[in-house]
Amino acid sequence: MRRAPMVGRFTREEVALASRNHGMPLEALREALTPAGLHYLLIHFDIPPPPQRLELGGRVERPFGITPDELRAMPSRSLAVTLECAGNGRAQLSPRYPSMPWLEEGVSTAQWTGVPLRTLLEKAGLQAGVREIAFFGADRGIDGGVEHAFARSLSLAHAMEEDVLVAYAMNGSPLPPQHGAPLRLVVPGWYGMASVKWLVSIQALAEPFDGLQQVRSYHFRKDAAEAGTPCTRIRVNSLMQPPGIPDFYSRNRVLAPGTVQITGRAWSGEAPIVAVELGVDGQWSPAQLDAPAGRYAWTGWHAAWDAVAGEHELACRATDAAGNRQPLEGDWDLTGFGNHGVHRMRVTVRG
Ligand SMILES: Nc1nc2c(c(=O)[nH]1)N[C@H]1C(S)=C(S)[C@@H](COP(=O)(O)O)O[C@H]1N2
Ligand SMILES: [Mo]
Repeated sequence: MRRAPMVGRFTREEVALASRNHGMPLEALREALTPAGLHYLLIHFDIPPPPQRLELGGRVERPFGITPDELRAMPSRSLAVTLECAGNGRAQLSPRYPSMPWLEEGVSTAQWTGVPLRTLLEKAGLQAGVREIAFFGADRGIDGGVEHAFARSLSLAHAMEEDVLVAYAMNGSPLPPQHGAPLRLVVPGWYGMASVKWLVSIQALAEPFDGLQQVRSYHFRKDAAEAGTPCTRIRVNSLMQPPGIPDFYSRNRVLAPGTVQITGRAWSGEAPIVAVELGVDGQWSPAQLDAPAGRYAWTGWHAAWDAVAGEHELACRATDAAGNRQPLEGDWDLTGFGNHGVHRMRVTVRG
């Protein structure tokens, strides 16, 4: 069922996935909120036609359906949220899992507006014994030989947290088709797979949800025989905005000597960012942090670098308030999840 990891050149299938599911161009790190068209994308199957109604059912007292217009009339919240694909960094591991070949660009931040999920669950009235809430997208396909609609669940306690949203707007505009129009779940702090797009149904369950995307995919494993541990909160991570100008094909950076401000962003789903270091040819020094753009949004950072002529390697490394620090090299994972090894960049300084 599971595809075998591979080494060597990227396949036609990986190129096709990478064209459908683009990453955020790293120059977009200059923006605290990623413009919608530059926000990374991960779509497993096809973009479905926009569902007209969202149904709430399962173990509830008063099942109901709601239209996007009715939802927009309810009290809302807006939150800046950094989403990262659990597979971000997969393409840097070897052997690598045949899937979306992210290098490091599967992360972005948007302002999401919607109704707290909790409001809808309270309107439906949960029966005694509910353990999980499951979320179904309108998109169907086959993975590992199993046909299913993309679906995920949250524990009841998590689903009742006020910051889990049923969102209808991204950066102040209606959700675009590729980001889940008209309604999607937004689960701040968690890897992107939890934020189900094209939401059609929310079901209260007395048993743990057993959908493929919940119990088989999105687990850290070293070996296909392992049950693994679920991917949940986003691991501490950071990126740099590439300085200077790029070489078209290699993307290597070229710049002039002198003092350069290196800037970037750092995030963690576990705790606030407390430190970022800039590495120049293996020598680390502290960067300055900007004020965070919100509890669930990345933190900007900057550091001055005295660029001297020659070839250099730049790197950045973040630490969060829970003491989590990025590893120099990401941990190998069978399916390529959770690689938060430091971001490195080749830079040529031309005298
Ligand atoms: N219905 C549905 N929801 C989905 C997905 C999907 O394929 N179908 N992909 C998930 C994954 S793996 C990620 S990383 C995020 C990406 O959200 P974005 O495309 O808006 O950036 O959506 C999640 N929600
Ligand atoms: Mo993802």
